[in-house]
Amino acid sequence: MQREKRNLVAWVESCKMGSLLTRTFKPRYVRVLILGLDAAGKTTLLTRIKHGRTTDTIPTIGFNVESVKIKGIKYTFWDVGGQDKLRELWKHYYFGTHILAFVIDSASRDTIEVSKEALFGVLMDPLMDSCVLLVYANKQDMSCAFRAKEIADKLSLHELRERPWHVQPSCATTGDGVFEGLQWAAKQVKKQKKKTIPRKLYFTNRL
Ligand code: G3D
Ligand code: MG
Repeated sequence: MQREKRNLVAWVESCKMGSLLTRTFKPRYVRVLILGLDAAGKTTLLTRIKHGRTTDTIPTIGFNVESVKIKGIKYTFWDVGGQDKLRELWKHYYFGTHILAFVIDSASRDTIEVSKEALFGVLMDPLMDSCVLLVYANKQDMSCAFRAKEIADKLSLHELRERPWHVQPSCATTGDGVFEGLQWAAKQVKKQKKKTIPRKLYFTNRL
């Protein structure tokens, strides 16, 4: 609480000092929404980020939320269940999202079209206009897995004009690629100007 107050005071001060500080402003809070079909590996990925290891997961009914501080920035990860019926609830988690981490089970060749539909359904929502898109091509340890480039093609990501996107090969069970993807996304968020991510969100949209 004290810390939040201090952040707020610092922000007010920086506003008073005009454009110089505005230009050097760095986001202190980043909201990451983890979506994807059921069993793609979302909860495994989140556990890997939070605890650096994996544990047994059970299908997520509702959501999991975790906060992690990395290099002075507080990341809050929302992992929302991806079962058919639960996907209707995704929209309630869009507001204030900086990074959409969309997880694909690369070994599930039959469901890639469903993933594409689900992904574009999310991206079409105006609340998601300014977020960056990080696609995890997960389960790369499986021999039948689509590779990252194939995933990008299957999802037609090259059609996205304005939005920064990246397909990160990953294996959530070993942790391979998990932080590399996050690093890319964090850099993009930094690049976003305050016109695309209202500065007040960094302070008000907390847990
Ligand atoms: P979800 O949260 O997207 O629904 P989970 O998915 O994280 O619950 O993972 C579903 C299953 O996929 C789990 O196996 C988990 O161990 C497995 N999984 C997650 N990531 C990977 C990966 O990169 N490679 C492989 N091979 N498996 C992965 P179980 O057996 O517990 O259902
Ligand atoms: Mg889950």
